[in-house]
Amino acid sequence: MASSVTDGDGPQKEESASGVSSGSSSKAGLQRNNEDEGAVEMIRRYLAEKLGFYEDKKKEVSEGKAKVLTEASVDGVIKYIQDGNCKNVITMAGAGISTSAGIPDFRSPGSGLYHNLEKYKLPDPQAIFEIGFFQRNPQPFFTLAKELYPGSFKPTTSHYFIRLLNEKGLLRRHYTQNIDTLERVAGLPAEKIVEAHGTFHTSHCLECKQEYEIEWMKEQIFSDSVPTCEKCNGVVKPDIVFFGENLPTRFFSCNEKDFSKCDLLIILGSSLAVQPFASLIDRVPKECPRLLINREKAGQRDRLMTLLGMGSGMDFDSDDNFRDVAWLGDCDEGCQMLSDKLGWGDELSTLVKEEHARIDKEKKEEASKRKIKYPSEKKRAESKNH
Ligand code: CNA
Repeated sequence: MASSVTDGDGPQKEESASGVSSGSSSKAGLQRNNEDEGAVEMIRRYLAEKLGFYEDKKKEVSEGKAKVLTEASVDGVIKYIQDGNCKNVITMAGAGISTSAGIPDFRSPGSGLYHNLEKYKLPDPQAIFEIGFFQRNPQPFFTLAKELYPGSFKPTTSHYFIRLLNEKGLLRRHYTQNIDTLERVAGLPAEKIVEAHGTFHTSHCLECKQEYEIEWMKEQIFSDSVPTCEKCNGVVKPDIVFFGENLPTRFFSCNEKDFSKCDLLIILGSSLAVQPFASLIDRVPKECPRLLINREKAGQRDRLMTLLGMGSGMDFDSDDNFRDVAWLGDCDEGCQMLSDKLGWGDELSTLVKEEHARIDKEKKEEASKRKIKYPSEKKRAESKNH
């Protein structure tokens, strides 16, 4: 569903130890490591200065140029928002904001899609989202699409939190890797959304490029057929971005304008393992606070690059971190926690309740219409129940 993946291991693993090996608890061992660190620091500065990459963050912070949070913590971010410092919040989301709706992500061990694709007998799990494989064998994708079809799920608290950010006049744009359309269902206006990996909202014939609407695609998928073009008989594919395809032009045109203006970046439910989406985190201004809400740390800077004072990515744990905050846990809980602290907690939970009730009602009405339109579906449903 995207153009490339940074590496098969996903996000950088956290550094597990201080650098002292298990057998080196002696004083000599410690000193040796300290000496090594001193030497590395000297080389780091020398190289970074020569190459023009050296950023003296402590100096910038002490001069008050860079530090915008009173503390690099959730409370620091809350204070920053409450003090009226941000009007251009960008949210970046991944599959983790939709798992509580019942849509599996890719990489979560056990529940993630990549762990549950055996029945499709694929050469490898990613093949189901690779354009070359799809062109040769589209059936596995459409079987999976039926299982995960958008419209069968309700947006989560996280989706409504993003809508609330917009209604409070704080949201510049929401960038999503998800193709489930739940941001639209949650009522976020289309102009606020960048669907970086495309959407099920429209589809096109791979041969003659004829466009089809979501309702047409839904009919095809639910009748268990591979959708073919009414004009030329080519295979019709939903406009989601497969590995090996380009991202939508809107992704590039919007991020050019948006990220330099960003005054708070919130990343929700993503392993930040898919490029070029993942590297958007480095397009915000240097002082811009970045808050990650995820079950695990993601997008962290490579350790060697950190030592060299170069590179990009999140920097949660270093002494001179002044803007990156990780809140580890479930997205919905994190969004509710943020809303509570901002004084919008009740508004968010009421919004979720009311919207879910509205969607349930609409689905019931739609289901009874379908029963009238497709009596065979009704019979099938009845015989299933007996
Ligand atoms: P991913 O690589 O599967 O990572 C998901 C991340 O979210 C992991 O770090 C998880 O630990 C974390 N996570 C899962 N559930 C929760 C939760 N409830 N609360 C907090 N954290 C959670 O998925 P990414 O989105 O990073 O990767 C991008 C891929 C996934 C894109 O190409 C998408 O198109 C694709 N995808 C989208 C959907 C969808 O549309 N809902 C579903 C599955 C995959």
